[in-house]
Amino acid sequence: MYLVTGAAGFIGRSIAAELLKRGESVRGVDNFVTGKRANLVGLEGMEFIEGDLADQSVCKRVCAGIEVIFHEAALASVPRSVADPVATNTACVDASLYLLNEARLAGVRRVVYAGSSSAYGDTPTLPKHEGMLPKPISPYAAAKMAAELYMGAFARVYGIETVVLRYFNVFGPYQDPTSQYSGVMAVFCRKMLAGEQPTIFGDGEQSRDFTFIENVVHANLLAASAPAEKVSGRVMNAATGSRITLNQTFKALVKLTGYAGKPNYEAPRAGDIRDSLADISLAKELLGYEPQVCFEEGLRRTVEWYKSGGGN
Ligand code: UD2
Repeated sequence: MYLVTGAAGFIGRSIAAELLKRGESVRGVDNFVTGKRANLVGLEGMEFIEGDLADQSVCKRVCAGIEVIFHEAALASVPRSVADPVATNTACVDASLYLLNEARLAGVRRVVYAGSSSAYGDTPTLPKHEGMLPKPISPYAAAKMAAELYMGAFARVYGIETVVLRYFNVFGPYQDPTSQYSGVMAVFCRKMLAGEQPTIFGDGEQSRDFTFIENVVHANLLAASAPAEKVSGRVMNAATGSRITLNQTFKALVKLTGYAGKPNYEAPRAGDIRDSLADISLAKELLGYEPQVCFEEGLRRTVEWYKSGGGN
């Protein structure tokens, strides 16, 4: 049986949906701090437990009888972590350690962990490859990185198989567009479809390796089944290997949404990274990973989803 943490969140629910489609048994856990009950619609075949992984007894309960965990639960967002670094640490570090500990005690075979491209920090060298020294520059990046280190240490010390996938700016259907901490793509889609002016923090020339959700789901399923001797204890980028600026993204969304105005420019955000682009050769080599959906197609499908009322 598979466990998906953060199963009511954007990425967790997408992984759970694919597992159910493949006929797998799935248990999900979420505390609904950022996850949404509406995201569980369509996942009726999943056993669902409401609970907070920062509570060790919840970790123990959800790990019983599980073979593989997809650990997606977190408090995402750089600005949220700047506003409340302790909450980010509790949700991203404490909870991940408790989960790992109960996982090893329960005999879970493998944990696939949602790492973050923020680990690379704001260094100028592109593309980012896994051999680079991590340099987190926000509390969020530090927290995601700390849990990543625990993954490696647990594989080494306890023999539980762990695989870290460093996600690069994932977007797509089910990403929450309503919070002040929502990812930029979800915010822009919602606002521009509603005819509201989006805000760009900085000059808009910052770039991201925006990765459509299906590519990340694909990487997770490969990471769950790849041979342990190849992948356990390893860290891999999960991305597309191409980048686009926010100004270009805005233009692409103008075409898809019909928004007629201009963006509002404001000061850059604290802890923000200028450019981000992944080298995906390691995931290709170790997992046989190839991006399945290109940026343009992903953006089209994403806008369609928000257009049809998704995320409300
Ligand atoms: C970081 C990680 C990403 C993931 C994410 C989770 C990097 C490069 N990426 O994403 O992998 O872990 O955190 O939260 O570290 N922006 C606007 N207007 C808005 C909202 C955002 O201009 O209304 C800008 C923002 O300042 C940034 C870019 O858009 O330059 C992307 O912001 P984001 O919050 O979507 O994601 P980011 O890059 O912090």
